Formats: sequence, C-alpha cells, structure tokens
Amino acid sequence: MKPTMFTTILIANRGEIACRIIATCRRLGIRTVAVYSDADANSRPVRLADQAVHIGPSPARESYLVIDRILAAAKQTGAEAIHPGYGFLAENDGFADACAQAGIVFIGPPSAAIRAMGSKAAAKILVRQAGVPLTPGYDGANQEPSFLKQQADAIGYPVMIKANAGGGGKGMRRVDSRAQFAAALLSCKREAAASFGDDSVLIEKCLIHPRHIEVQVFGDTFGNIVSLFERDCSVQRRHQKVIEEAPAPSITQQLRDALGHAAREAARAVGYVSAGTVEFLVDRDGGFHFMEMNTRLQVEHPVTEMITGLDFVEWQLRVAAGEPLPLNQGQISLRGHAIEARIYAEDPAHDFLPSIGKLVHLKTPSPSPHVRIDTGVEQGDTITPFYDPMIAKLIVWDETRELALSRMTRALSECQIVGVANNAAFLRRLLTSPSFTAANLDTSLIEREQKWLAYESAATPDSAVIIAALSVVLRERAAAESASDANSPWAMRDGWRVNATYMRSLVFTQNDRETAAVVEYRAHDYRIAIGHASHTVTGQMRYEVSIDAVIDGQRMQATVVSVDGRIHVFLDRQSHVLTLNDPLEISGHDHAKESGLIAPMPGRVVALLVQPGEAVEKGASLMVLEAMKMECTIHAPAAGRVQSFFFAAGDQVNEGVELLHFDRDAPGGH
Ligand code: MV4
Repeated sequence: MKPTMFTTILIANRGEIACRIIATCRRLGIRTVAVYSDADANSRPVRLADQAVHIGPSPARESYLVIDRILAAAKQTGAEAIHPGYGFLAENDGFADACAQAGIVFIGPPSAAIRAMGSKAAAKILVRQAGVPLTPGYDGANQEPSFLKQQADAIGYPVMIKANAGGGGKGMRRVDSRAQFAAALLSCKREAAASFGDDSVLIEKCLIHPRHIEVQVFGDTFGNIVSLFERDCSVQRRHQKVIEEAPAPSITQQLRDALGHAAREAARAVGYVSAGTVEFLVDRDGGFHFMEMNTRLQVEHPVTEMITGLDFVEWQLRVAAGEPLPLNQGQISLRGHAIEARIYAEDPAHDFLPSIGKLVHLKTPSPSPHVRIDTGVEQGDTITPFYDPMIAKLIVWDETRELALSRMTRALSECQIVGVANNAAFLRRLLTSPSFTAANLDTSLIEREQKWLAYESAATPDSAVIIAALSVVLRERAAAESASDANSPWAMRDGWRVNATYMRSLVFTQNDRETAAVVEYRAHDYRIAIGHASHTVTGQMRYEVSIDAVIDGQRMQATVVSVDGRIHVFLDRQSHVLTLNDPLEISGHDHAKESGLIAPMPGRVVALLVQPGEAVEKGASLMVLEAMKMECTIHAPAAGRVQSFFFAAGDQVNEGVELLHFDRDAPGGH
C-alpha cells in the first residue's frame, strides 16, 4: 500500500523556520496550521499559513512550550502531523510521545532516539559500541570526585568536564592542571544541577583549537540511513554559530568519507529516522571525534540543501508519512559550495546585546539560484525580547568557496536594516578576515581576529553627507509642496529665488564627528559644500526612501531612511548613520539631549566658550569636550546664562557627570 502524504500539518514553532516549513508544504499542496503567542499574533508565519491558532502569552514557557495547547490546536484544526522545527519542543522526547498518544504524527525521530542522544555519556557509550571514534575520556557512572580526578590525571591535562545533560557550552569546564580539577568539578556540578537537574559529568581530553564539523544524516522507517556530506560550523561566538558552510573546506576525501561513515553508524546505533546531525570535533591532524547528535533539522540545514539540491523538509514529510528516503547513498552528490550567515538584531558595539525594536526599514537581496534568504520577518515587523533575535539567514551558493564568499559579501552589502542594531557589518568584516578567507577555520577564529574585527571604518565619504543633506532639502521641499505653502521658496517650481540664492548650513554628526554641509539653493540645482570642496547637485526622491542624485555629473542611487533624528544612508554598498544637528534643538548629541549639560562620553575639557553670567541664545556653544580624539560641543538648551562651570579646561570628566549649571531665561523674557 502506498502511504499517503498528509493533508494538513501543524507547525509547532515560529519565525523563519515556521516560514521555511510552510514554503515546502505550499509547494507540495499540504495545508499548514501556524500556532502563535501574543507577541507573534501578526507575524510572517501567521500571515503565510493557511490557518493560525493562538496558543498563549508571549513567553515561550506559556505558549510554544506548552504541549497540551499545541496538541489541542492540532486536534481542533484536523492536523495529522506536527513539525516541531528546531528549538522549543523539537528535542523533547515527551512531546514526541504525547503526539503519538494523541494519534498525531511527530515529524522527527522516534522518541527513543531523542532520549538516547539526550545524555552525552549515554550517547558516547552507544556510539562507541558502533565503532565511532570518540574523544578519549571517562563517561561511566562513577561520579566520586577522587575517582574522576584520577581519570583526569590519567587522560592528561588539559581536560574538559562536561555535564551529561549539558549543551551549547553550558555545564562545561576546561581544566588545565590537576591543581584546578577539584574546584572546577564542584563548580561544573553545581551549574549542571541548577541548569539541568542532573549533576552527572563526563571527563574528556581537551582538544586545542578544534574544528566543529557536523554531518547531515537522514533515516527512514525501513532502516535506510544516508549521510549528506558535512558542514563546517567552526565560526562561533559564545557557542552560537555565526557562519556555516558546506562542504568543509580543505578536508581530504578520505576524511569526508570517514566522517560520513561514522555519522551513519552513530545514527544507526539509535535506530534513527528523519533528519539529524552528528557533530564532530576535528583536530589539526585530521583526527575526528564524535561530540553529540542533534536529533532535529538544524538552523544551518540550508547550506547542505544548496550543495545537494534537495529539500530536507520535503524528505522529513515523506519519511514521516511512511515513504522511503527519496535517494540512496549512491544517488546523493555534492556540487559547489554554500555559505550561511546569520543576521541578528544584536549590537556588536555593546557586547552583542539583543536589540529590540521595529524593523522600520528592511531590505534583503533578491533571491536567485545563488542567493537564498530565510526569514520570519518583514519590514514593519518587530523584534521582541521574547525570542531569539534573528532577523534572517542569508545563504549563498556558487561553484567554488571563493565565488560563494564574494556572493556573500555582496549579498550582505545589499541588506539594509534600520530600526534595530544588527551584526551585518560585523559579518562582512568576519567574512573578509584573513583567517576566514584563507579557510583557516577553528573554534577560536573570532578571538584570533579581534583586531581585524575591531577596525573602525573610515570617515563617512563626502558623497554620503551630500546625499544626507540632499535628502533633508528634498523632503522639506516635498512637504512644502504638499502643504502648498505659497510663501515657501521651495514651493516655487522654477527659480525658487529669482535674484538671490538662499544658503544654509546643515551640520551632521557621525561617530561624534561633526561635518557641515553648506547648501546653496539655485535655480536648477544645488551647490553643496563640504569643507572647501563644492559640488553641483541635483536629485529627486522616489518611494519615500530612494534618492536618485547627480553629483558633479555623476549619477548615484541611494536609500535614505530617517528615524528618531538619525539619517541612515545606504550608498555604494556601505551604510552610514548621520544625525542632523538641529540648531534649535538642545544639542545634536543624544546623551546631552535630556539636559544638554552632562558629559555624553568620558573625556577632557578642551575649552569653555562663554563667561559665567554672559547671556547666550538657545543653541549657543558653551563648552568643548574631547574624547577618543574627537571633539564634541555642549550647546545651550535654551536662551539663558551659565551660572557656573564645574570643570576647567584640561580637566578630565566621566561620562554622565554634570558639566555646568545653566539658568534659563524666564519665558517671555529676554
Ligand atoms: C570540546 C572542546 C575541546 N575538547 N570537547 C563546546 C560546546 C559543546 N557542545 C562541546 N564544546 C567543546 N567541546 C573537547 N574534548 C571544545 C569545545 C568548544 C567548541 C566546540 C565546537 C564549537 C565551538 C566551541 C567553542 C569552544 C569550545
């Protein structure tokens, strides 16, 4: 009897992976049911799915992790199967069992396989019996501290202590000498007990600067198991993958074959079905060691899809519906090279803190056979504090690694993100780093390239400042025209000023540096001067954010998005952020905005520009600070006078300290 494919499936997940699963179902004619929390009520997967069911409040504990709610949603919508995606309930054996009990197919491995791989020590024992190479160590039941220390001494330092229930670097300690072992063991067990409710650990020889190479495997319910080459995921930051690629660069065919064989044996040892990933640590001399198995479809599965031309969600659906694997090992082949970069709403300048907010402007490169974008958001959506702040995965393919790499840097430069801080520029730096370009990959790459990554980009080019100035002028003009203000010089279409030209100065701040653009309004164009260089400029705005400009006869196309007084200019594959200093505002500096009178950064007082008691206009320059070789001016928040300065020229000031006492003039006075 030929098994029948599902009519309706429910996706117990959110974000990009929910969208990814919907895309395949759409292609196969399968109806999809999304589930959503409060925060995700109007999310992209909810918009894309055929049906959507609310399952609870925003915290995942009260929604995406509540098994009963998800099963109720499946029953209510007639879904025959549930795809768990990754994270949340994907590797929860209890959920797989609950699905079975409810008569719903869990699109994933058997619960026994999830359980078997859920404990590091149990997994090691199982795969060792299957002949898979392991990191030398002790993974037995004896948890006596003195016994474990003996084991560590015998293995030889450095060693790793790993919680059996651990994952993602949690519950892991490196111990460099026997003197440190006892304390490290205690602290590791304490963390494991608190985090996992299981303080059992294993001891391993510590590998120095290993590569993280993982193998994609697939099994079906007929006992067939295939491997689909490997991915190198060595580029990580605090155990978070940043860049993944397939195949792993510069490994021998012999190692590739051995990894594939070992991965299939590991999967076979637990009766694996569906998509899985076997992770290995590979040392410099090509020795490889089983680390763990992830019993789910991984975030980085697209790079393997790109080099094999396959759709792993389709394979999962077929296998879950009882079909055999679509291909056997001999029919699976590898072509070209694929790279994935994860674009996150996080701030590299502030220790990669997640950045919450609305994606005011979001542009990603156009998809093509070379470029794939997997995302769960669109422009206008919000990155909330409740979930992983991923914006998109960018995946590129080409015939060689070099070509794929240049595709990736180009694709990243085509990403425009305004509204949240993001790591796109960091990723570009990383991808062009000496280690990455030379495929000198290991788990310390980011550390090793700190200097390269910290490099500050050069000053904003004049063209970007001109575009910013032009955007201000053109937007004012458009506003004036739409208001049809007859008195406005900008409302007159021809020769705005007949005999005189109108000049004004726009002062922009970028990275605490000030640049003035002096704009001269002329009959048919603008003259815009930056410093001593004067330029002839014409231009028009399209679709609110796009500017077509001609600067000194050179055509330029730019995108300009203004949010919260910050002007984001995307020009020539670079992005620049400028703040227009409004002379009527307190100050151009965000920090100084509230009072205008506190130091926006730690630095040195360069000059006091007014006498205490002297009457000043609103916006007058009062004081100059210098920090990190840049000057910044403190302006008068209103008309009034400085009663007293708290510092003298040459004094050091800390960030946030009050600089002076300012008395505002009484309203109506002066
Ligand atoms: C190791 C190791 C060195 N030697 N085990 C980190 C996460 C956890 N799943 C396993 N991890 C490691 N285990 C031995 N015996 C180094 C790491 C490791 C690591 C592994 C893969 C990718 C990035 C990493 C970053 C730091 C440490």
